[in-house]
Amino acid sequence: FLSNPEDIGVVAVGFSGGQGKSGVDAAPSALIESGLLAQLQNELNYKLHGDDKVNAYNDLVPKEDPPYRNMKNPGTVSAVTQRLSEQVYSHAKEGRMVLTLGGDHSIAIGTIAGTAKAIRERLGREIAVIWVDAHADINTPETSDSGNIHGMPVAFVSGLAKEEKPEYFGWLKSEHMLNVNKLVYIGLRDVDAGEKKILRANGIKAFSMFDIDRYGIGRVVEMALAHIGNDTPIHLSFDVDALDPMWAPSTGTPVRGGLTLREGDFICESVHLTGNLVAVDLVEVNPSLAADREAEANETIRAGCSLVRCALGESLL
Ligand code: 5AB
Ligand code: MN
Ligand code: MN
Ligand code: MN
Repeated sequence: FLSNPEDIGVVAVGFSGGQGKSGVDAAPSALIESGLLAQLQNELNYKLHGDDKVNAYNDLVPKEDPPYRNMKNPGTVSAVTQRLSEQVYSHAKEGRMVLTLGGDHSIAIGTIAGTAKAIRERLGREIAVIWVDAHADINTPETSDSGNIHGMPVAFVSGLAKEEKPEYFGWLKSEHMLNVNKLVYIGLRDVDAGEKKILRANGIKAFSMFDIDRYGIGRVVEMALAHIGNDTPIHLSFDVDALDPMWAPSTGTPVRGGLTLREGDFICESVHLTGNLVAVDLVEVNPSLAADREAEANETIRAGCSLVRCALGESLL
């Protein structure tokens, strides 16, 4: 194990500033209220560190936050992800696996920066990232049509999007960065034209829904793990919209034709089995977005809890 097998640092991030729809900030409390942390503690016997208080980071929101290089809320997202990177770092530095409950996917700038730095210091190693998502989230500010930073985290944390100003992600230094050779995607099906160019130009490994149909989820996960190599510390960043809207309807940018819940759980179980998991993000659950609010939100929360429990070994015999 690359982190203490029984210790988990929990960070609950009630943040929605990386995109325009409110509600995704309510996900951590919804996940916690549905019993997720209690199960990890009582049924899976993990020792949880950090509080189950949801961070809102209101103290970090600047009075004015005009667009910068086409990004929306750039100062807010930069400040929040910087603080989050320090929270994640301090757990990972102690050898805890870090579980971050989002929030929109912009928060992965902070979680990946924090784990990358801690694992460099603690183990002298580079982390790998398995990014499970319908989207590639690798737009630069210039390629993004929406200006929403939840579509850009991979570009910032890999250094493909560069910025000097510390108040606009210039705080990201080489110790926070992810090597794109150690990045692998699973579940893609809605990738912008500019993002496809970036993926191709950088030779980034990506398994789309086409690959899952073609090879099956078992082979795809095998190939993904082979790409990042044995005993590489793994940060799993799971966007619930990777799942088909049938399983996770309550999310800001749903895309049909996605993973079944079982396929999502399988990815998480397989990553758990490597013994190399150092961090998990679960993001983009938005309980307030659903046609039939209660029922659909509950389904989505249940799916999110299932993914996390599988990443922590629940369903394995
Ligand atoms: B998510 C889009 N590529 O940049 C953009 O939910 C969607 O974290 C981004 O995966 C979706 O706005 C971000 C069109
Ligand atoms: Mn997505
Ligand atoms: Mn995403
Ligand atoms: Mn989304």
